[in-house]
Amino acid sequence: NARFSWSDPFQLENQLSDDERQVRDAANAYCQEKLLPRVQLAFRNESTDPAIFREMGELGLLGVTIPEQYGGSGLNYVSYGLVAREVERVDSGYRSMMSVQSSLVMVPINEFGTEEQKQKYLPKLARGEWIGCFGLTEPNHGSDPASMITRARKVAGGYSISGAKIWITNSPIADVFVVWAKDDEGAIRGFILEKGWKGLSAPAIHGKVGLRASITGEIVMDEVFCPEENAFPTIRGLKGPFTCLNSARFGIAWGALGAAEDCYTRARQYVIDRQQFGRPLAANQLIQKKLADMLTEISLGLQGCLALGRMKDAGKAPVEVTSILKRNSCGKALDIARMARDMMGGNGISDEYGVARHLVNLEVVNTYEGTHDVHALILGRAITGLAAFAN
Ligand code: TGC
Ligand code: FAD
Repeated sequence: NARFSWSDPFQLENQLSDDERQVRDAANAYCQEKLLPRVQLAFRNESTDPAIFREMGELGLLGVTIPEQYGGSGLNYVSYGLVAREVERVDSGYRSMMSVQSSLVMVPINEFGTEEQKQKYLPKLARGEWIGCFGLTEPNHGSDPASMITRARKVAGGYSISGAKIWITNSPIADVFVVWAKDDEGAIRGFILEKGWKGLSAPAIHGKVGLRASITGEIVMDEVFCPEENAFPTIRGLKGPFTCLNSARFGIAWGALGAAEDCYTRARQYVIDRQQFGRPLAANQLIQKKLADMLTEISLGLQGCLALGRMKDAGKAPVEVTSILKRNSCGKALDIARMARDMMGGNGISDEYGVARHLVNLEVVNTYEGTHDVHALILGRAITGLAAFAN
C-alpha cells in the first residue's frame, strides 16, 4: 500500500531524474551546513558575505543553465529551480544573490552577448570571482520599465550613459553591471559596465525590513563611457530584460515554495512539541486545518513548478505560465509564513525561530520581478486580450 508523506504527498522525489536529485542534494547540503548557521546574524546585522558567491561558484550553483564551455553547469531548468528552492529554504536574500547572478546577469550575457563578452565575463561570474547586478528599475519607473529615462547617447567609440537605477540587488558589491538604457532612437538596449568606470557609483540602501542578508543599492551613472564592445549588439526593446526575468521569475516560483516548506516544517514541529491546555497544540482542529492548508498549497505549487520546468526544458513554455507560478508561489508562501508565525505565538516573533524572517523576506519577493498584481494584469491581458495597464 502506498504510504502518505507529510512532506511530499505527490512524490515529487520520484518525478526527478538521478541527476536532478544529485544537484538538489548537493545544494541542500551546502545550504543547510554553510548558509543556515550564518543567516540569523546576517539578517540581524544587515550584512552580506561576498564569500558566498565563491562558495556557490565552487559547487556549480551559479549559472546552473549556462553552457559548460563558459563555466556554467550546463544543466536543465528543473535543476535550476531545485537549487533555488534549497537556497530559499534558508533565506530569500541568499536566493536573490544567486538568482541575480545566474538569471539576470549570466543569462543576458549568454543570450545576447558577443563571443568576446561571453568569454570575458561568464567564467568569472560562474566561479563567483566577479559579482553581477542587473539595473532595470528606476526611482520613477518600477512596474512600467518601458518609461525608463536612463539614456545611452552615441559618442565616438561607444556610448555615454546617464541615469539612475534603484533597488538593485548586489549593486554595492558588484564588479559587473548589466544596465538597460534607451539609445538615441529611443530603443531599450543592454550594456555591461564595470566597477571603477568613471561616473559610475552604487551606494547601498540601508534600513530594509526584509531581505536583510542580501545587499541592495542604487546605480548612479553620470556620463559613464561604455565602449561599443560592451553593448549587447542586436537585442532591442523590453524583450531583452524580460528574457532574463522569465528565467529569474521561474527560480523565484520554486524558491518561494522552499521558504514556505521551511515555515511549514518548523510550524509542524513546534505544534507537536508545544503543549497548551494539557495537550499538544497539534491536537487542535484549528491547528491541523492550518497545516493541511499549508501542505496543500505547497505540494500543488511544486507540481506546477515542475510542470513549467519540464515545459521550459522542452522549449515550450509560454511566458504567462511563469506569471501564474511566480504570483501563486509568492502569494501562497506569504500566507503560509504568516500562518506559521501565528502558530508559534510570541516565539514566532523572535528571529531565532526563522519564520518571521521568511515572512518579511517574502513581502519583498512578492513585490520584485513583477508585483503580485502586475502578474495578475499580465494574465488578465492574456485571458481577455485587453491590457489593463496600458493607455
Ligand atoms: P509589453 O508590450 O508587454 O512588451 C514589450 C515587449 O517585450 C516583450 N515581452 C517579453 N519578452 C520576453 N519575455 C517576456 N516575459 C515578455 N513580456 C513582454 C513583448 O513581446 C514586447 O516585444 P516587442 O518586440 O513587441 O516590443 O510591455 P509593457 O510595457 O506593456 O509591459 C507591461 C508589463 C506590466 C507586462 C511589464 O512591464 C512588467 O512585467 N513589469 C514588471 C517589471 C518587473 O518585473 N521588473 C523587475 C525588475 S528586476 C528585479 O526585480 C530583480 S529582483 C531580483 C532578486 O533580487 O532576486
Ligand atoms: P510601483 O510600480 O510603483 O507599484 C506600486 C504598487 O502599485 C504595487 O502594488 C503595484 O502592484 C501597483 N501597480 C503598479 N501599476 C499598476 C497598475 N497599472 N494597476 C494596478 N496596480 C498597479 N529591480 C531591478 O531592476 N533589479 C534588481 O536587482 C532589483 N532588486 C530588488 C531588490 C529589492 C529588495 C526590492 C524591494 C526591489 C528590487 N527591484 C529590483 C525593484 C523591483 O523590481 C520593483 O520594486 C518592482 O518592480 C515594483 O516597482 P515599484 O517599487 O516602482 O512599485
